[in-house]
Amino acid sequence: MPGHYRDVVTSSPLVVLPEVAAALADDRPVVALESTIVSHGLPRPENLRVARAVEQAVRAHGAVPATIAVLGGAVRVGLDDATLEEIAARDDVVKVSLRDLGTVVARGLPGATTVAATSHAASRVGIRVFATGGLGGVHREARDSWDESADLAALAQEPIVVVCSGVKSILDVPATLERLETLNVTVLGYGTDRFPGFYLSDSGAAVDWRVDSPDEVASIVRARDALGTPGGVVVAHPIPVDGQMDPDLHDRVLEEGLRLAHQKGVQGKAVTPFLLDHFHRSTGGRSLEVNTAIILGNAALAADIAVALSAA
Ligand code: PSU
Ligand code: MN
Repeated sequence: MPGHYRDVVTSSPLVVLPEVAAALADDRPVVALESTIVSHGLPRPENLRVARAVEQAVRAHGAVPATIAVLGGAVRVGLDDATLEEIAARDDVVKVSLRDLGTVVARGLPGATTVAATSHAASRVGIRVFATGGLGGVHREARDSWDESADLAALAQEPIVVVCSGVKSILDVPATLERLETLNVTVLGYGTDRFPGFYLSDSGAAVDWRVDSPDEVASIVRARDALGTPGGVVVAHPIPVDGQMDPDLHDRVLEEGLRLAHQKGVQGKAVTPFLLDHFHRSTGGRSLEVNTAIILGNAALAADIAVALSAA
């Protein structure tokens, strides 16, 4: 059989970078990172700079980073620097939610994975911890649009710990918390009993459970594993108050963004990137600064949790 033919029939649509595979095989800590935030959530060229810095933050806290994206007909768990650069720079990268994953792989398109798709790919290869900025959730006006992020449904089924700063503040936070309860997703406030508000430290909503250390998170994850509790854990990690966006600026820009999205008829998967872009344009770089700080802080905490989990 010619070598290239054998490559085709034995090739897997899920490829793990050797450094990540080695860490998983040895039970060393690994942190998954999503790529939609790189392709659709942050403006160029800062997106590549931030993507590299986030991987560096994971390493500095003792874990191996595994950014996840789709390229060349495969989901790639762990990207080399050239691939990370490609995902950050190309104009034709598709935003890939869990339901799109198979289609984008089969068509050989370049794709950036959302929280939903990243959680799935990470869980498939045995990664337990994942860091991002803010989860998707229930959109304002969902009563009419039925727009609820597939992130919530994915977290109901994937056994992953997601470290985030709550859900994006462009969403309906109380409705999202209600849906997370219905879907049996565990929500833990890290160092707080308030649910964070992404760009803001406090969304105005409370959380039922507060944790104060990576070990505490690890003990909860172990108890859930032993009980066979399905689905994921959200570790809600707020940006410190002195680093948050000015709440008045936040509310003004958000109101304007929602009005613009409505006027322009922005719908479906374009809504989140549109509103994030509006923030980046309208706050003179402030939202980018805050967004970067959020992701770096979450990556560091996720690594600490991965270390605590692997030190069983
Ligand atoms: N958080 C950010 N920036 C982002 C996103 C989250 O700080 O760009 C992305 C994530 O990939 C998340 C997605 O899964 O937005 C949610 O999109 P939607 O609302 O269309 O489900
Ligand atoms: Mn949506």
